Amino acid sequence: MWALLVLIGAAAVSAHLQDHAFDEQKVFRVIPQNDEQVEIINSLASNIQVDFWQPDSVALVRQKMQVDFRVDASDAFEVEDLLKESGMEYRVLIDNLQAALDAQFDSKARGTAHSYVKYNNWETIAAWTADIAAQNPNLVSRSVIGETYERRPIYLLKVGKRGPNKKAIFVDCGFHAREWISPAFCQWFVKEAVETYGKDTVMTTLLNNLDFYVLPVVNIDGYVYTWTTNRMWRKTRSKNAVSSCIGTDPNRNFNAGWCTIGASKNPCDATYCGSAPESEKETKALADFIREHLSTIKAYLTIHSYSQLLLFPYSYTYKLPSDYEELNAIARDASKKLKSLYNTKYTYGPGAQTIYPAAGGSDDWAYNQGIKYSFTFELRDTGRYGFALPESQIKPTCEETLLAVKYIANYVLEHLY
Ligand code: 0X9
Ligand code: ZN
Ligand code: ZN
Repeated sequence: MWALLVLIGAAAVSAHLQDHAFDEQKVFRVIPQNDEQVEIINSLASNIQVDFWQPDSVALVRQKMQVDFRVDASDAFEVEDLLKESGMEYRVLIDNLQAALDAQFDSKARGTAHSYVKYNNWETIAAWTADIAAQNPNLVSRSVIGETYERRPIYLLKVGKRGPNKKAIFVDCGFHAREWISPAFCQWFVKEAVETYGKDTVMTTLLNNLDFYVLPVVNIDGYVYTWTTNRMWRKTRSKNAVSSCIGTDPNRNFNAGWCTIGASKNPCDATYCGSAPESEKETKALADFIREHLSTIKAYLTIHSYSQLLLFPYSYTYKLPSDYEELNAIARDASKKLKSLYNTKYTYGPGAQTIYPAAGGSDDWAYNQGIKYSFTFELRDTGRYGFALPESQIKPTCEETLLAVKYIANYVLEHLY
């Protein structure tokens, strides 16, 4: 009993650490209309601390597309004044980020029990990976594919009915630490697999004929950091040799046009590409696993948030992949499936043209390894809550996303040979 109280006390203290960290911080959405306004945004970013919620926003600004960014409470009024004066089209997306973050949890009193409709911390997810495998030995097995910079084991779940010579689909979540809906989806996917196997005919066919490798959280250190210290953290937590700034963007760290465009060589930036391709232990572990299983892995799906996008190669170049027609048709039909449930609209297309060029991503890398069916999902929403998506949206988001993932998996199965 005492031990239990002490445990709850410790959780409450760590949750309290960042209780007020984002008080009165605002998230703005701007749509620059002319070069002068583009200049205003750029100079803003060089004068005050601006956290762009969609990197590489510099490119978005240049293309006069909408961008969302967060500023400190102390800068918020000045920034709004400036935006008003400039005549720029803008909107306050989130008026008080702390309030939005508080509202993402559907109850203040929280236990540490695992739940598919709540955001789980890493400890809880790690224990869940063991439990779900132990409880479903005929469908799920757990392995460790490496360890993180802070030496946490990186767990991988293999989901499927045992059988000879099966092809596989690789699904990962939690590349970017603050995109909490992403790990929630990987957990949801495994739950649905074990609960609907033998009941749902599509799921049963998929699991009988394919394996799913599900990596619930790639960037575990970053995810832990968003729970303990800074909810808005994106990168890994590795130290840099040449700078006191921490972390590398794992989705700029792959060997696909590495650091040539839409990525930063500055370790202090959110899109820092790292000291070399696969410099991060997490991306190296993932890439090693995929290289070792290239003959079986037929599709690569990586789950991010937010913006409601279904992207495919390329992002490191405006050139279209040779499979453009096929990938575009799959993305179109998967988006349509997704929309059928709650009318959630997705935009789809090649990364560079659809959002921004950004090199070093895992999707482009996997595609260039010969994994033709390579897609990046950007889940809900389109900015109302952004990264602070309320827990009440976990279930609908995961349900609709599952439809798209099942559609793609089924397509892959039907086109295996
Ligand atoms: O920029 C990213 O890494 C992804 N967007 S996010 O807001 N979740 O950070 C998009 C990735 C698209 N694919 C590549 N750039 N390769
Ligand atoms: Zn407090
Ligand atoms: Zn992301």
